[in-house]
Amino acid sequence: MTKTAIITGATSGFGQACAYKFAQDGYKLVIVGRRKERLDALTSELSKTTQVHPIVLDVRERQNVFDAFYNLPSEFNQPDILINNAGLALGLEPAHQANLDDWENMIDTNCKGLMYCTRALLPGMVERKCGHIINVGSMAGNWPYPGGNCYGASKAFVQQFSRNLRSDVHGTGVKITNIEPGFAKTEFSLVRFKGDEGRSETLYEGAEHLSPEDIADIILWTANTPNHVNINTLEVMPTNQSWSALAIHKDEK
Ligand code: NDP
Ligand code: 8X3
Repeated sequence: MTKTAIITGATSGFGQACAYKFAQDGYKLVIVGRRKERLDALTSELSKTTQVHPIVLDVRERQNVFDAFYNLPSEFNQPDILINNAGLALGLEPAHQANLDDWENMIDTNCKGLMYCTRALLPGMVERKCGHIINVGSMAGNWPYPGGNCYGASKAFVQQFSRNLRSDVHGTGVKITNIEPGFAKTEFSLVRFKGDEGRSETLYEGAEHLSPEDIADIILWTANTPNHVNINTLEVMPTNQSWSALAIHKDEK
């Protein structure tokens, strides 16, 4: 039977690349995002390959998430895969200068939005004794960096939430995965720097980075592993990204 995947944050970056890869692989798709024009354009493209149901939805809006997922058309209402990808970073200021509204927005989107989508769709998966939730965390949930403050913390939530979900669905056949990408070129930095294209481009300039397709390939592979195989976490960086030494501060003499 044709499988169905729900992808949040499908209007750009990893989510959009997943939409194309999963469509090519024969999945029916539910694609979610706030920007209607982009969803419409993507729907027209993907419809050449597969059945698509677009949902204009802000994952921060709890009731709307439940309304949308409880009222999926019958062809889409037994999803096999949920890719909890919608997310963002806002700002790179140190914690003592960061904007509290940005912090709340990251928690509302990366943590609470992901929770709402999960809570809406997980009961059906448990009842059907199959299904796979693939969360898009980040290596920022594992490793601190200056300015990573609330963004990294929100992704650490995603990591531990994923592990605890695994514990809760033990024995049901439902699979849970957390994918933790490193440096990748998408609209992520444009959003983080609030539309400052110069700053975003400078970050990627001359630096090896992951592409949305690299991550989509990994997510598709993860989704297609046999039922008895659960990838718990998968951290991936470009080869030319690695850790740096711990910082030691010395007072000037
Ligand atoms: P993009 O900015 O290119 O894509 C983000 C997607 O999330 C967009 O489709 C956007 O759609 C959607 N989105 C954001 N907020 C909401 C919301 N409130 N409701 C619904 N959809 C929303 O960035 P990426 O593709 O890079 O980001 C995807 C995920 O990957 C994020 O969770 C990010 O944290 C994570 N990540 C990114 C890395 C990178 O270096 N790029 C590395 C590690 C993790 P719209 O605006 O239309 O709603
Ligand atoms: C995005 C990767 O290093 O910009 O999650 O935080 S990073």
